[in-house]
Amino acid sequence: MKVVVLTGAGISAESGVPTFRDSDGLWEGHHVEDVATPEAYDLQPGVVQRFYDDRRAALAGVEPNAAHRALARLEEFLGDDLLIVTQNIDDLHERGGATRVLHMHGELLKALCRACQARVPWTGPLSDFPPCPGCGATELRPDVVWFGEVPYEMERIVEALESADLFVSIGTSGAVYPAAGFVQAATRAGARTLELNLMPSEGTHWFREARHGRAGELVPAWVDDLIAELGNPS
Ligand code: BJW
Ligand code: ZN
Repeated sequence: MKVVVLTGAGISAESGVPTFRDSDGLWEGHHVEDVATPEAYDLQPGVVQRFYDDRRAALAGVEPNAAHRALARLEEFLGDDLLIVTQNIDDLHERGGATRVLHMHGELLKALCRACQARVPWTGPLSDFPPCPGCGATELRPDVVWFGEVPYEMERIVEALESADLFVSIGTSGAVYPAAGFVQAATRAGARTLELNLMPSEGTHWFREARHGRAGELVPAWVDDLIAELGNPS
């Protein structure tokens, strides 16, 4: 069975990573739409860099939770038949043990050089505009996908959705495209669809089934059920 899992900020919430659109989802009074655009970066690069510097620094103090670990367990069972597509820029899936992870909105621990387009591993701050290790230009920005930019890995994601038997969306509000449209693409391809989220997402009606609660509880329980179902075909 080919399974595509889409994750959003809700899967990392119980690790202590704030979500974007819940009540605590503001950063210094800014909505994410104010700081996650190329226009915001051009106008106030220091403000945008600090938003990401704060989040990059906070990453060192958080750990994967039971939901990340359960997906890694599912990967051990399904191997290449599982693809995790995450909108998250944290590295908690990888630290939880998963390897088949596509970061469609980029990664906090990488920087992108606007001069030479190099994508380089980065753990420190960028708000002091350090030189690019490749070309020396002081044009490094976070390697993340802002509104109006094209998400990464779209070809591989579309291909996986077209051959999926099961599509599961975890911890995302369904407010941001193209990820919010994946459930429709999977449905068109004939996949079963399941939403696991704290509350009904904006696109909850597109899913064949929805379970609402905390990812740290719902995801391990769903993984147990799926492994039992696939391990004991009746
Ligand atoms: C829990 C929980 C717990 C809490 N357990 N659950 C008009 C109509 C349609 C589309 C558009 C439009 N105008 C513009 C667009 C396109 C635009 C868009 O979608 N805009 C919307 C505002 C409408 N999209 C884009 O511009 C994208 N690019 C694009 O479309 O390019 C064209 C193209 C596409 C494909 C092929 C070719 C070309 C780019 C979008 C980039 C988004 N970037 C951000 C920031 C960068 C990374 C970062 O800073 O981290 O990505 S925005 C932000 O939102 C971030 C997230 O990845 C993304 C999604 O948020 P997410 O993960 O859903 O978080 P929340 O907070 O919204 O939801 C959390 C959920 O968890 C909630 O439901 C909670 O209830 C739940 N939860 N605790 C389980 N314990
Ligand atoms: Zn460079």
